[in-house]
Amino acid sequence: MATGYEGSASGTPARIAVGEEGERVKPFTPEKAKEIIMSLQQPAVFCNMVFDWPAQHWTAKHLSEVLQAKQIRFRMGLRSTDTVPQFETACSYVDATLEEFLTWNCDQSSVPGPFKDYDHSKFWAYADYKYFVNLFGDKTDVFREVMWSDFGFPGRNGQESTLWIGSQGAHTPCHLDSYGCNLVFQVQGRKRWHLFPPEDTPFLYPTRIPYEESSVFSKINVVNPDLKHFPQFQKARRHMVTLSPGQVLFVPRHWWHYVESIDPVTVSINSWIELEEDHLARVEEAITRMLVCALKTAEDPHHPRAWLNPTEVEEISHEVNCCYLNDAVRAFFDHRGKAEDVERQALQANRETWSKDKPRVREHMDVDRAHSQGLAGRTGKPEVAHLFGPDLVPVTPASEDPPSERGGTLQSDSRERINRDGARFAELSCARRQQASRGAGAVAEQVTSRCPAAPSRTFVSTDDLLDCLVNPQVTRMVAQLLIQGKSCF
Ligand SMILES: O=C(O)CCC(=O)C(=O)O
Repeated sequence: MATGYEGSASGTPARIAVGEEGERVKPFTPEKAKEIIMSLQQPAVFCNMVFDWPAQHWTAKHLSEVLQAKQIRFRMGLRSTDTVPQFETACSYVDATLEEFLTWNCDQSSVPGPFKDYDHSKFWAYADYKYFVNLFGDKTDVFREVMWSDFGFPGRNGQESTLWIGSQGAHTPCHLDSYGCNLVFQVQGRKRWHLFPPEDTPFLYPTRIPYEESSVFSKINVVNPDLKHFPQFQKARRHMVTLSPGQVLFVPRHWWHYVESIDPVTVSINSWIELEEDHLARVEEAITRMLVCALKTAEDPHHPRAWLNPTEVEEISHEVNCCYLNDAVRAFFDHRGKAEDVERQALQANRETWSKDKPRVREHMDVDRAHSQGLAGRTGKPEVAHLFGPDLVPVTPASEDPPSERGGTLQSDSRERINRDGARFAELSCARRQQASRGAGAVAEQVTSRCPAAPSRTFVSTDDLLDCLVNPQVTRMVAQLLIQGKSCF
């Protein structure tokens, strides 16, 4: 029998690899897939990796039979061509079963039931980022139908995944996720992904309003941009890919994405993979939460829904946000201690001298990066670029064609959390959606119960934070950004 895996040569024609005994084999071992994920700095599509996953049969129809009377919240959006993004704060919401959704979507005429006020020709519906645990409860057999272990993450399955079910036109506004990188399995229908590299962030006009833990939104509707107000967007390098069933998209850390459903029904499953860099990102997120909540509550204490994304259950008090920040800082130092231990052991093994000086944050982040890289290093494409071919298709910059004229099949238009160290803090802020699912009240309670009674050496007070935020270098940069932003109008 063959090894069960076969390397793919760049430039070979599309083919299905078979082993000596005629069985279909995957193009990458889990180790190789993980190496690609940890080193590639550009989005790419994995092909022929999930043909044996039971979840490949999870059409919306199948899921409606599994979930039966389960009520699911659908986000309802307008099929509009506005230049303003349709943020979640501007959408309405319907609680319905998947069967009711399918009836509304198939009949395309007004049907009684929860969707009766939504003309199918004017609206789309999206059951978006639904954590499996909320949908399927403790059905561990269902979780096991998703097998991220094939990508080098042993034990990772549906329990760490989210499900997205949409009608044609359903979309997620352009944003970047603060934590991790992302694997997305397209199950039914096609979705078109518009991606932009992290270096293009200034051209995407980032905003934290609406506020959502771990999401930075763009002020631009990237499929119909207002170039008069946002002229720099012309410099953004759009990468586009249409993801078809059976394909898995890898979205590297901090890549912006706008995602639209282009078939009548789409189903996809994704999992955010935690990275070492997230330790610092958690501190940044905690600072952001504290600032946004303080200023927006001061501006208007009575209407948090105007600025708080519906995925965030409630705004959280200054006291609780201080605890978030302190938890994040403590987790950072804990992790740094562990990273230093590993580094020290490695250095001793190599009979090298260990410097007694404590590494500074910047140096530490370099160490972090080296650790998260494994053998390949997160330095860019060269290490794995030779693997590009029919089984790993790079997503490359789009041509000048307007998005509406593009499409087709991938067919690219362009032709565990890795370690459990983060789990302690991941409970609090791994991703916005986890918080929402458990209720901010519960999270707040947990945080306050952990907050130190007596300040520790690393305790961050409000004054400590203010000292940094109103540091003259920071305020100068803020002033420049404010003026720059106002100069566009
Ligand atoms: O599929 C979508 O609509 C959005 C997916 C997304 O934002 C993500 O996986 O991070």
